[in-house]
Amino acid sequence: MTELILSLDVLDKTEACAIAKSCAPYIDAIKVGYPLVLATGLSIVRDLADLGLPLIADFKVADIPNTNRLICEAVFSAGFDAVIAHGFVGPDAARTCVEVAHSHGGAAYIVAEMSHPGATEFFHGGVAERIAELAVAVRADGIIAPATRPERIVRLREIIGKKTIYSPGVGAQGGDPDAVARLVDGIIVGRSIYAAEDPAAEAERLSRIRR
Ligand code: O7M
Repeated sequence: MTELILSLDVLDKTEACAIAKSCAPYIDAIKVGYPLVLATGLSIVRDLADLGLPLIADFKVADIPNTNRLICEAVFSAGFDAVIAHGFVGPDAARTCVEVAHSHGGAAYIVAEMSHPGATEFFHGGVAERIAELAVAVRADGIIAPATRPERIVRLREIIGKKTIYSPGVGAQGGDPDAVARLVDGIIVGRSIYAAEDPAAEAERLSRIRR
């Protein structure tokens, strides 16, 4: 069953909690990133934790090993269940995120290739493949791969095997959930759900097209 992960990129705490609560029956996890945390503070993690869903920290951690360690320790101390980190920083820095995650019983996912048009500038030409190899080498739990390019998901799957692939870019960015859902372990969906007139209805609709 492909998971449905709500990307909760709204800026108001009350709105965030209301959307998360209404969608909770149809989603498998909530991804929280800079927009929501910078707007509302880290206490939003405790508010959302009441729903009982895994909380994924999308801070795309991308620093030297020591700073990555400090960031990831703060992430798990705040109550997150997983962290997303960049892989282009190299194996030592990425491995630190994985080690901290695992020491807390959590998970770490490495961004292998991004979904926006400009991502092809640097991620193509073999870089995404090398980052996927790195994700395997550092024992990450999985990778992030673009729903906007299903053929790239197929290619990256060849490298990472059964590791998890979470895929953003469905809906607002043009990715087709039907085409992507069968290729990945989870689709990450933001605006199509939280900006819908009825977020819960949209989450329910998306939960039904999952393989
Ligand atoms: O569905 P959207 O386009 O409103 O939101 C997509 C979310 O996924 C949003 O939070 C993005 O920051 C994130 N995302 C991408 O859209 N593309 C990527 O390549 C990577 C991510 C992401 O989640 O990285 C972990």
